[in-house]
Amino acid sequence: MKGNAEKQVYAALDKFKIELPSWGFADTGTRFGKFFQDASAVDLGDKLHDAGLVHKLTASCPTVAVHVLWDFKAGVSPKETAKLAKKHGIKIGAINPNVFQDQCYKFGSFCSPWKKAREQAMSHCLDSIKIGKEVGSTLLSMWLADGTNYPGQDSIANRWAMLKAAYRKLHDAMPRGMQLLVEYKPFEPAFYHTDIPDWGASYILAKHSGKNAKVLVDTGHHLQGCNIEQIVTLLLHEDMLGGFHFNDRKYADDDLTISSIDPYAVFRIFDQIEQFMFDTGKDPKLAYMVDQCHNLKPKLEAMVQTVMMAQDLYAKAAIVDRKKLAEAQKQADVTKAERVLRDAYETDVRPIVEQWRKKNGIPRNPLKELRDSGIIEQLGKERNAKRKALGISRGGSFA
Ligand code: PSV
Ligand code: MN
Repeated sequence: MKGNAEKQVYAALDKFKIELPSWGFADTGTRFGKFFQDASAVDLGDKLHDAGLVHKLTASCPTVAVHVLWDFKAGVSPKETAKLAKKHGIKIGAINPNVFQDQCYKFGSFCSPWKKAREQAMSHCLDSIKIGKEVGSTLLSMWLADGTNYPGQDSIANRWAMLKAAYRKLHDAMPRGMQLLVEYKPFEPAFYHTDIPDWGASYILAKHSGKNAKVLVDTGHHLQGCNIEQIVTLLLHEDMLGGFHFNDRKYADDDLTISSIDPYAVFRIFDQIEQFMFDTGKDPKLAYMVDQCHNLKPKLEAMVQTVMMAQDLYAKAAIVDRKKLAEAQKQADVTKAERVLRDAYETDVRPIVEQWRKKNGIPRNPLKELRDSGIIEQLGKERNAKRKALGISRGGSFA
């Protein structure tokens, strides 16, 4: 690789930070059941420990996203949680309220025909904002499971009107410096209509909410064949892209580890972000986050693997020869233009990424280091003992 490209990779990796989800360290499953892991996190302390460990190994994950219902318990001060995170060398990142799990949300949250559900959702989200303030978070990340299963079940228009009013209220309740991220998803758990189905709906909601609201793109939340990088580009140029939930999928919202199915797709997203920065000279300050629920791979391994993949692909996007690409595009030389992208994508950046790691005092191969260290086995023993001592029998919710 040429010296210039090496510098570009270093600069890109110095800048690239990706947030880990606390729920990615806990036992998860599909609707057909859960398969437990000895080393999965028992409580928030374990999740913060694990997130801290991934950060130590990769130097790219200084923050951890939390899910309010799963992570915060009544009687425990959020400030204590922030302190605990600090102890593990990380900070609390995005606050994710949970307005989908309680029985009252059977027909939705802010869009429910049940007043009680709408009120509970609002009070929980306002509490979440308070928690966010206390832990010093700058992001309120909203995802709703709202939708209907049958045509005619409810008024799509009424639901939309209630939703707009609720998001604006949340936006206005946020302290200065906090951003509202509006996530969308085309289906699941609702199978006829979803109240925020796509980036268009998220865009409208964010615009209506106020200047501190932007769109969150979860890469698993699109219908097959959707051109996600185009959505990214349009949102960037409209100054409406807030961040990402990265994961990979083959069919629906499969929540697999990043780029396990289609690395080129992730590269194309990073490429468009790099292109935007090259064209405009602006840093869009995006919140890169992981949102994965790997059920088979050991939690810590899957997370480290994901971060390493993200680093490699981000590095590849940073070395696209943008001048050459512009020339090819001007000449309408389709083959050459595509080749320029592929040249970067096919470059083996691993040696230079390893050098970057060495320079940062972290292992050249974080995944190998993790596996060789025996920590997963050790945590498995400790956490099984903890479960026994606490009388925890496994089952129940995601948390
Ligand atoms: C919903 O599928 C989602 O992507 C939202 O971001 C939730 O917060 C997360 O998954 C829960 O796993
Ligand atoms: Mn998500």
